[in-house]
Amino acid sequence: NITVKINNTEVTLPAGSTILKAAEKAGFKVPTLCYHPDVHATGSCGICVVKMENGKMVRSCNMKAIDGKSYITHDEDLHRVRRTLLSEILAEHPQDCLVCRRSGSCELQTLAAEFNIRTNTIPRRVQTGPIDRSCAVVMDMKYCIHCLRCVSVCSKQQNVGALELVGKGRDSRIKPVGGGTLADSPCVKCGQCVAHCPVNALKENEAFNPLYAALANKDLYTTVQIAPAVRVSLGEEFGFKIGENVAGKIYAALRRLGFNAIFDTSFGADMTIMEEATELLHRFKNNDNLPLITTCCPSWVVYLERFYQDMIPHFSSCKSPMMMTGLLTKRYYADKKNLDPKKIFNVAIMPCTSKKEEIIRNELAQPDGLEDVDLVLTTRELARMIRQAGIDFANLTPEDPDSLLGEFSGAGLIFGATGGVMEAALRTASVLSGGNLERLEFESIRGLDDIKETKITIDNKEVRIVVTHGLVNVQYVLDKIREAKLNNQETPWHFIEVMACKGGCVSGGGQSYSKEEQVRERRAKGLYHDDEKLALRMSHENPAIKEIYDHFLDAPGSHKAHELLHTYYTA
Ligand code: HC1
Ligand code: SF4
Repeated sequence: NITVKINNTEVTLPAGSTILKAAEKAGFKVPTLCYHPDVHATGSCGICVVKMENGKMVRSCNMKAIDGKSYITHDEDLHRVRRTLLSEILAEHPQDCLVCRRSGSCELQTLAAEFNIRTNTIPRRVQTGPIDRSCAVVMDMKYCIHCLRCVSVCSKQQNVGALELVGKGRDSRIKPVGGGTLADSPCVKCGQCVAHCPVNALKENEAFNPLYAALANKDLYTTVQIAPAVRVSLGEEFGFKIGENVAGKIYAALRRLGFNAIFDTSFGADMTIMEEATELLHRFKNNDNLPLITTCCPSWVVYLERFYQDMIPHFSSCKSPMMMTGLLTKRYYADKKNLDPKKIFNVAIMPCTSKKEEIIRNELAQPDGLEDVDLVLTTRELARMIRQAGIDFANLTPEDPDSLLGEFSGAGLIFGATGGVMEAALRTASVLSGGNLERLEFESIRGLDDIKETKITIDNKEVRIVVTHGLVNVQYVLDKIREAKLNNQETPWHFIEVMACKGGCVSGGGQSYSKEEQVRERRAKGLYHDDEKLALRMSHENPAIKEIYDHFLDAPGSHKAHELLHTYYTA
């Protein structure tokens, strides 16, 4: 440990801690801009400067605190330097705060207000450049402040490297690699660059116009589903604690927005588990294309298709819970309610930008042209809609979702956290294979370790499982499998869960902006906590699922189930 003084307050903290951390511990908030706890601190903006004993100014975000030393975080000199640095950034920034999407959540705007900057003291030199619009992510680099968080998260956490800094000094620009657009680059649309952008330079491709048109069209029957992870993040936009499950208020808000039926993707998660657990048991018994790899994360699917094509046969053929919920709305619910499926408009609220691309994948298109899901909005977009509609979210009385596709088990709920899909599958696979589960919780595959392992027993044989998240971690797993295959050895695992984003969907690229270090743990906790409270905690116990198999799909893995709920992947 080390002991340092921050503005005369003594603090002790682990050796190697930064001055910024020491200040935080001492109760002082040093302003930061380029810093984000998830990414390597570059210190590029300089706003976090502090003074050492000799008066020298250093950047506190990436400078280690030295044992026995004293630091000043706030005085007139520091205030002046920070203000000048901010003014320089503002001189190059559009300053159209009145109409900017990030107004209210922009870190630059917040700092300008905190520093009471009311006029431009430095000649304006606003950047220009084209807007690059992919189906999921939009880049508008005139807003860019060169913090490099996007470049860092894309290369270090996601291992994609779709963005690079081109040029030098004031004329440098962040661009998609290869000189083309984002769509031409290796980008997998995970939206982590968006979630880490402090300003309006990177954002989701908003889908409000078609949605408002659909809601206003009285010929259409509009349905909406919310993903598991949305409920433990949306509340943050309205003053609730991180991880607080506000599902009941979300259902109530969606009803007030005018949707005809409110469903839950956790229902589809239960359905996915029925199919995927059956697929696992089948493949395991026949030693066929093991390991089985989960495919509900669309960025992960694209990443594997692009960089590990030899692994495609290992993919689960199950559609994602979002697509299953959408499909069963039009193919089962419509029939039950006597609705024309062509007049149903399915919306999905997702913690993810990549889901906007998933719904337009060719192989998911139906021969009769009926889309499973018509439109995807992120958690952040839903928050904007709720505000635009004047809904008093914080004071709404919680409501229930609609039957039938609003019914789910705890297993369907925990999908939103890394390890959750696997835990849900293991609960059901164990029971379906005649096993006995003493505990429903698989603690060893919960939490934020990069690689998590467990095993279960099926037919007296060990089924080995691995879970990973954050694309940078999949290389280790996939390389081990390749190596085993090359040497004709049994692969180290039989079943693999991968989520592209660190922490899983709770920290997806469409979730509320957050710089809180514990954000992933707190949101995941919200899901696990609610799983424990539910009476039904295994997918096969969900009565809605039973009804649909009994009346429509025959049985898990049936011909009909395959025709509707499964897909295929090609290199
Ligand atoms: Fe996810 Fe999934 S868990 S992919 O992370 O399988 O987005 O929440 O909706 O489809 O259920 C996301 C979350 C989500 C699907 C489910
Ligand atoms: Fe990189 Fe993901 Fe952003 Fe694409 S969406 S540029 S892969 S961080």
